Amino acid sequence: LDFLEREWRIVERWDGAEEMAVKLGVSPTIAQILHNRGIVELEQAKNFLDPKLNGLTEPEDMPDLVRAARRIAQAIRDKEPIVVYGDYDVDGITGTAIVWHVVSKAGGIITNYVPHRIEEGYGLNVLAIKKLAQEGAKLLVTVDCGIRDHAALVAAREVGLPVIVTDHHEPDADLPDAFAVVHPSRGAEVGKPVEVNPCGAAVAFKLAWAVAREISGGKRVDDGFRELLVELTALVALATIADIVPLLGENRTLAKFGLERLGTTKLPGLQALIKSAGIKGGKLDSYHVGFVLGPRLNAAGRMGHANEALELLIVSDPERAKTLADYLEKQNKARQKLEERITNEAVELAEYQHQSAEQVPILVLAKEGWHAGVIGIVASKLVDRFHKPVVMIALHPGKGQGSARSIEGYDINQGLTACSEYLIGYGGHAMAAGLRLEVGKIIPFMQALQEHAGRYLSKGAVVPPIQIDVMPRAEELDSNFIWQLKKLGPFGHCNPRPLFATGRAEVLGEPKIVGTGGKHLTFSVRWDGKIFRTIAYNQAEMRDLLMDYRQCQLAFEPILDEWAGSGLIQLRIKAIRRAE
Ligand SMILES: [Mn+2]
Repeated sequence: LDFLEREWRIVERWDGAEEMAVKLGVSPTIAQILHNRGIVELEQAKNFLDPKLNGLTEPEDMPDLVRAARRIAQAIRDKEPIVVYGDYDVDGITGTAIVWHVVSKAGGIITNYVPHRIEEGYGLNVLAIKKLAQEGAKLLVTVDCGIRDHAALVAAREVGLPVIVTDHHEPDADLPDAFAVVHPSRGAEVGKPVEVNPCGAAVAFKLAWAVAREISGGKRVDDGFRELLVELTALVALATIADIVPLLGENRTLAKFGLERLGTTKLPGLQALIKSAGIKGGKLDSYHVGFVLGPRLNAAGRMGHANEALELLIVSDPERAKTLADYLEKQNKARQKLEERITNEAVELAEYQHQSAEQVPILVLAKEGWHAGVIGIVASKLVDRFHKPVVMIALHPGKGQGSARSIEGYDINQGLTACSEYLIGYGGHAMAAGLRLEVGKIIPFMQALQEHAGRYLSKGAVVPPIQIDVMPRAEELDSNFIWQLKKLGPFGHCNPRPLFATGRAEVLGEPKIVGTGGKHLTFSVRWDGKIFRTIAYNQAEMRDLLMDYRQCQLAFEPILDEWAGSGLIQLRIKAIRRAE
């Protein structure tokens, strides 16, 4: 069992926690968690607990952004057809919708273009550029793509189509030749480096804000635009969480306010999506975006074309919104089925590789009949399961299309670069990348990549320890504490949900197996003289060990027991070990 093998690492107590807690008016445990996240100064801590939407950096801080906004405003006034060209994932379609909403409200002529994930692939392509120019586009704005698409930008220049590139992906040595290049890395050029890399939709949001300013004729945007921009933070939140950028700094601010907005959104498409996913209003957090809404928005692009998902984000007719949401629901179900089959096949293949070569540092799996649209998700699941980087390749006659997912401590993009002689194309970043290759090159590619990973991936990095923030006192855990804890969110990448550990706890009575399929475990414990109910998802196998241990230590997240209804705290168990 995985949980038993993992080491527990409990962060050392910080001496300053008590003092900070008094200054902030929170529990010392909260101050300790802030410290664990690198926040030890009062101002910093205050901003973290209470971020402000009006604290966002100004659009002027990004080179070319005002130039881009002016060009768009001009196109709006001159009725030049504008096309937004976005990526097909949540980040791309939400960013595209953001630009669309603002330009439409300003009375511009605007259409969207999203490439087909499998037929066209990621990024700007020459064919699409030519087609759009032929159809009369006079200005192209990219979202979440374009920063390395030099060939397509040359083609755009040749057909006389000016392009504004907005992107957040790593640029290569040269910035592309375009009318304007809006990229967070360029802040450094004007002495305003961004503190955390934003998602593509957040870059698009800054552009939309700057366009609204241009149209409003001053720094203060008109009320109508202000209201729209606040509404659009809901889309930025979806993208920030779904694209797994660090939930810190400005990203966290946008995600926090956007999530609140998402619960009361006036956009008919988002309303329909939330309803069809069965989420009750006002209860949205990063979990819902990452595991409920995000997959539905991605499903269309994975299984077919992302156009329906994008349309959902801009639709104004509630009837049409419902039709689109139903369609996404269906596509998502189909995606889940496919994913389950591919996961089973991949685990079988992986287990074979794992056992026959215990030391392989990276799994490279290839099979015919795998769907290129879902292998990325399956690769992520396998990373969690095997704690090693995974490359999944869907084989089509002669060619393979792959998706790679990595772990902390191994830059998969660098790995692919080192093995690029075997690839037709590749791209991505440290944790995730895509690739294409000829079937005949799979074996040498696999050997080269495993050799590279063997050299650069330290063995100790393979199974990460369970990181525990703090061991609170049992009596601290009440509804007020839960409320304070909530202020540390939204949780996600680089801002994990705090994890706690009990001291010695005694299991009371017999643990019960619950849930469909008997996967979960629930039991009561006595800890520090207090009794808690617990729920341990997917840990039914622990039942016998618990009966045997009786005295144990639990890693947990405290949650409000909604069934009990009286502010009782339940422990959501993440790991269990025998008490020493
Ligand atoms: Mn992105």
